[in-house]
Amino acid sequence: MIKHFLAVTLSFSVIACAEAQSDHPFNVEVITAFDEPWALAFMPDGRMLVTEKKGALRIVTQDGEQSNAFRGLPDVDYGGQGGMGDVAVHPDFANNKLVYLSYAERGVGATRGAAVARGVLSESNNGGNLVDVEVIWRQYPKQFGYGHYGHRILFDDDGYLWISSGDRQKFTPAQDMQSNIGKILRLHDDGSVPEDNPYVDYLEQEPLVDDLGVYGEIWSLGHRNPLGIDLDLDGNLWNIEMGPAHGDELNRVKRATNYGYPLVSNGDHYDGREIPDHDTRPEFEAPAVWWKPAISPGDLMIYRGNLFREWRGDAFAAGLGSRAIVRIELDGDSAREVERYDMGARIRSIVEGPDGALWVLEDDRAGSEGRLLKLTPK
Ligand SMILES: [Ca+2]
Ligand SMILES: [Ca+2]
Repeated sequence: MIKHFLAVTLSFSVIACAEAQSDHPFNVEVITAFDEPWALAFMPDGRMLVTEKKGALRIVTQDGEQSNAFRGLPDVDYGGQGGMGDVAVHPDFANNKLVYLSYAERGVGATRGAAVARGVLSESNNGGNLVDVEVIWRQYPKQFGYGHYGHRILFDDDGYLWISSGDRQKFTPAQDMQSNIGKILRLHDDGSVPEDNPYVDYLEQEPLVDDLGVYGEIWSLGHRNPLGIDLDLDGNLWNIEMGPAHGDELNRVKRATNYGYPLVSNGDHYDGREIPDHDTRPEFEAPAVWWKPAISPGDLMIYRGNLFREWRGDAFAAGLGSRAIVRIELDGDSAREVERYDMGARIRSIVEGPDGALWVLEDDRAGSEGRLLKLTPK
């Protein structure tokens, strides 16, 4: 019965899909569908790990064959924008099988916050277990509410773990050095703080009320809800963040740099109150690109492949509200939107596959599931 429902949904969607994308420079193949998918990551053998927001992790082949949900995962706090989030594999996954997951967790009372755990993927019987699970990072302090976890995770080419930590819709913590929320963070693979991080000596520069030490994790601050991070061809980090009303931003993420939220934004508060624009406070780093109207970015991918040869080095934003994939050309510190592809659905995640194809997850939609799409050149 469920299978039948899915088949009907897919066939309708394929028609809608074909119409929306007939003039795009890529073919769209529907691979499979998931229950509220959030993220995917390729393993070295070419299969993918996919997270579902309600708390599941599955393996899926490039043909769309899904494993059962893995057991032994952390308990996730599903609700609002929270649940199971991003997935990444350790740079030495082929040997250590370490998988990293970000997710929302409950704290004391009704507080909650993002966390990152890692564990060893142990496959058996069309699924398996995550074993030796340890939580290596937590948002501090936990907050009330269900929004703005951020929590994309990324390994760079030197093996550092980057975490984008959203402001939890609390505004001012993005400027608070005693909080790791509203920040981009740089950690070792075990969650410890690299000694060369910019603020490890912050306590000596500016004594704080309490020495909680989270400032050591911070690479940059003043971020709102950074839902995508990736590296360009030169290894520079970029982030894309959901702005307030019409202030989505693409930023080149620089060491010890303040991106201004909530003191400045080219958007304004949803209730109509103005936030001063970036040009009023030049001490804060202005975005490379900002959007009005908003695109509502859910993910960022910078293309390193050769299959779409002319796109090499370009950034791609997954558009939730804009129901599009947005292509952005990068040039040093500057960037500009060059093309927008209507996908006819909210796009949650976009990842480059091992052969250079683009793998795209739709966000869940009422009455259907989020599909996994494969994009290849026409
Ligand atoms: Ca900003
Ligand atoms: Ca403004």
